[in-house]
Amino acid sequence: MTSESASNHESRITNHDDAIRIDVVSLFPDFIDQAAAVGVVGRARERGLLSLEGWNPRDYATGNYRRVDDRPFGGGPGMVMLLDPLLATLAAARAADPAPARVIYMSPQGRPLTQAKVRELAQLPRLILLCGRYEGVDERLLASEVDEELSIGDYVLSGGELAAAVVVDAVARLQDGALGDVESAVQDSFEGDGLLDCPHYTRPVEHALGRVPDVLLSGNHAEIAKWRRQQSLVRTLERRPELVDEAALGKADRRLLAAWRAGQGD
Ligand code: 9D3
Repeated sequence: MTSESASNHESRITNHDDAIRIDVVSLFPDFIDQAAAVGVVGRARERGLLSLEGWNPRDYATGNYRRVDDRPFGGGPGMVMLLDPLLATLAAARAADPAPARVIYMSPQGRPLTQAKVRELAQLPRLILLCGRYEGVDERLLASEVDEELSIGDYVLSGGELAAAVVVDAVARLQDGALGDVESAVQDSFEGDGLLDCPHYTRPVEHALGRVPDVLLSGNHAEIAKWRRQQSLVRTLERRPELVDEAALGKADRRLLAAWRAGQGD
């Protein structure tokens, strides 16, 4: 049996041929390393499911000053990252492994990162995440070296490093074997349902901040499941209405919503 076709449990926990390699090009490579040292991602690295390496353009800059940026043509504030140090850094990162790499520029001009994109990236053998600082990189780099641009949302960061750390985290936890049994079970039970999570409670039942809802103490698992589903539906409609197409809900969901609305007096 080849390692490719091996599919028993033993091989799934020992064969990491499909581990992902992520290289991060950044003027602050230590930052990503720190973010990826703990929790699920740290464990994925320990298990060999993810390898992560930082590449600093400063190390590939030439001249006495090792410049990595310069003033923008056309004038204006800020600096632009120079082509040559980035080209040399990318070449070094690519050469570190023969597998083809998807090169992603973390940028406010990118398409928004979604869980669908994370799932796509998690299946690739290699990613190179390019982090900009200052006003960003020389546009000519994008056409020749970059496969796509990704943003993590409509707010202003100081550079691409936090965004790259977000990609590393989201991609690492989808690697086979990265999550513990409990985390995997939770992930499975919510996969594809597209709703926000229900509220969670733990001990004590009675507290100055309030009491745990009775239904969760009832031991009636069907009622508990219905309550949780109802909470998820209501929260999603209230907080993220764009995530739910009410007309496309099934009969059971529409009943749960109607029951909740009746109880609210509207
Ligand atoms: C204040 C600078 N802005 C001039 C109008 C433009 C700008 C340049 C560089 C804004 C942000 C940045 C640095 N941001 C990123 O590198 C970045 C980012 C982000 O800021 N928000 C969401 N996702 C990302 S991915 C990379």
